[in-house]
Amino acid sequence: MNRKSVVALGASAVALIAATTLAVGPAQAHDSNSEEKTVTLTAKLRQLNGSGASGTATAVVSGQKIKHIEVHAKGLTPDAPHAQHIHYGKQAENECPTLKLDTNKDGRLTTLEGVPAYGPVVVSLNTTGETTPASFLDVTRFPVSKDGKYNYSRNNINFTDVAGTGYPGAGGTGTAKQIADAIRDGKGVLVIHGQDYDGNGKYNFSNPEGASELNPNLPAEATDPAVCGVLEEH
Ligand SMILES: [Cu+2]
Repeated sequence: MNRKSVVALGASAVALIAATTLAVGPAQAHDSNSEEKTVTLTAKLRQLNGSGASGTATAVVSGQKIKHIEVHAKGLTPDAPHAQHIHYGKQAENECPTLKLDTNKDGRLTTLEGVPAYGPVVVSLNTTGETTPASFLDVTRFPVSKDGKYNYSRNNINFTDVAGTGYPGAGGTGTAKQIADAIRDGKGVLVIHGQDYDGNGKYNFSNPEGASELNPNLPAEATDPAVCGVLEEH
């Protein structure tokens, strides 16, 4: 895989996701939980696309920062990188997608088909370096599943302003504070991508899935969602 092209094409794919976000609607009432307090959120991660994968996630959110996050996943495509993100959109359902969103009826949910449910990427949960949506497909910095499992943790991830999250104004940009507040309110959705549909042990371009809608240099197997869970206070 050409690493440079993966990084370079990440930004245009972000724009693509942003463009799919729904038009800006009227402002909604502010939720009561939107204070700058510290909240611990957990998610039960359930399979998408018949991956058979599962897991749990915990995030401690304080101010405009994730003080600590951990993701424990198993049953993933083994020994392969798995892009993982927090998704959120003001106009999204803030839920995990179902096959109702399989608009082309091919029996699988692509990342873009899931956007009405979970929204665009707001945080890239990678292992090193910057964590904004710009890194969302830099697969060289995402966890690799050892025998299908990994335990990921990272501290002090700052929320940032993200265009295309559906807020009023130019670009539908949500501020770091608006996004942090929404995540605290249980509207963040954690998604792990990467699903070896044909079980040949690697992500490939074989039909029927072919190339990713997000980046023609990546197989769809590398970017389709494999598990999903809503980060909520319990
Ligand atoms: Cu994602």
